[in-house]
Amino acid sequence: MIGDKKVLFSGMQATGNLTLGNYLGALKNWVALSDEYECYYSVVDMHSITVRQDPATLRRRARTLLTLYIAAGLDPEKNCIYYQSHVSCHAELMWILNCFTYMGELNRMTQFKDKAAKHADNINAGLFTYPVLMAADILLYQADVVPVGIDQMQHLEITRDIAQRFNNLYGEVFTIPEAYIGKAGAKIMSLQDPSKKMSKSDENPNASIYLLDDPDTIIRKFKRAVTDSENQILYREEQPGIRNLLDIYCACTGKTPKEAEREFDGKGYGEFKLAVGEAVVGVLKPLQERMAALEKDKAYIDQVIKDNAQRAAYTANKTLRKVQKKVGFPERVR
Ligand code: ATP
Ligand code: LTN
Repeated sequence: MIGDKKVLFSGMQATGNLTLGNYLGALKNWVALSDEYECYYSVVDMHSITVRQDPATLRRRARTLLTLYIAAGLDPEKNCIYYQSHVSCHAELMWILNCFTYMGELNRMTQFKDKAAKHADNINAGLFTYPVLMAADILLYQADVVPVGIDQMQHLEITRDIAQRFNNLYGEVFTIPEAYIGKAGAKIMSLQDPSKKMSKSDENPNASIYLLDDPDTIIRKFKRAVTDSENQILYREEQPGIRNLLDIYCACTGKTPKEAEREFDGKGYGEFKLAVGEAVVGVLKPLQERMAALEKDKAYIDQVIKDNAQRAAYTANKTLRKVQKKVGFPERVR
């Protein structure tokens, strides 16, 4: 709790261009919740290097991501929008939490298994302890809620376990956070393989809609989206491609799957796909316009980066000092 508001923390990695999945599963909810909570939104660049990154590309993507947070509607005066690497408390708390996390717990993480399989030549210790850094992110700010897509649920659970374990030993140090999963769009699937989630690191550009794709590209990708030969627009498991398109359509229009089924009753897939594409273009256009304007204002973005890193560090330091004291580190001599 800060003042009379509960605290919200979330973050995204700068590992690629943001997709519609990231937007509908996470960013859109962030904006919706931002008035109600005291919010921290981080560009988690330290998490990004668990997979090898080209330095110049990472720097550019991190800045684009931070700017996108603002373009999506997060006001950097009201919300703390910052780079994780600018607040050294994250790494310091992570070390301590590492000593309260079991190998067996980390071994169960499905994201680790997926990423290790995908990057078999670089299964580094950071990839393994990734969830501990995530726990440090969340616990430093005493977050009450963490809006994420369903794929991050397991990481939220381990965060809660670590926090609870620490509190059991040392008293009420950490707030136990809750995940917030949005109703629509919690798991958007690949347009080319509806059994896989849409992911910004997918090599096939047709599998994902990127937030900065132009309207023609968006419509073209939807026209090519993999569906089936059933020729009926129904929201059901047997038609994963159509169901995914309905999920996207509903998340963009606010309609329910039932309403959408009725709307497209008797219509062909071509017409339906075009309508989904147009709904997405309608949602992304204002965001893209704000993005173009913000990218021109370098001084403004620089100021946001500087001021918000200071604000974040102030809060994070308070928690870190408390934790250091609890575990028995000597007091600082002033
Ligand atoms: P990567 O491909 O590098 O693993 P990603 O696209 O999976 O990245 P993350 O940076 O891991 O994205 O996730 C950022 C946020 O977006 C998280 O809250 C995550 O749950 C959410 N998210 C990611 N992909 C989807 C998706 N396909 N549908 C809904 N939410 C998603
Ligand atoms: N692992 C998350 C990104 C992330 C995060 C966080 C999300 C890092 N730290 C703290 C919420 C809260 C992901 O989306 N892949």
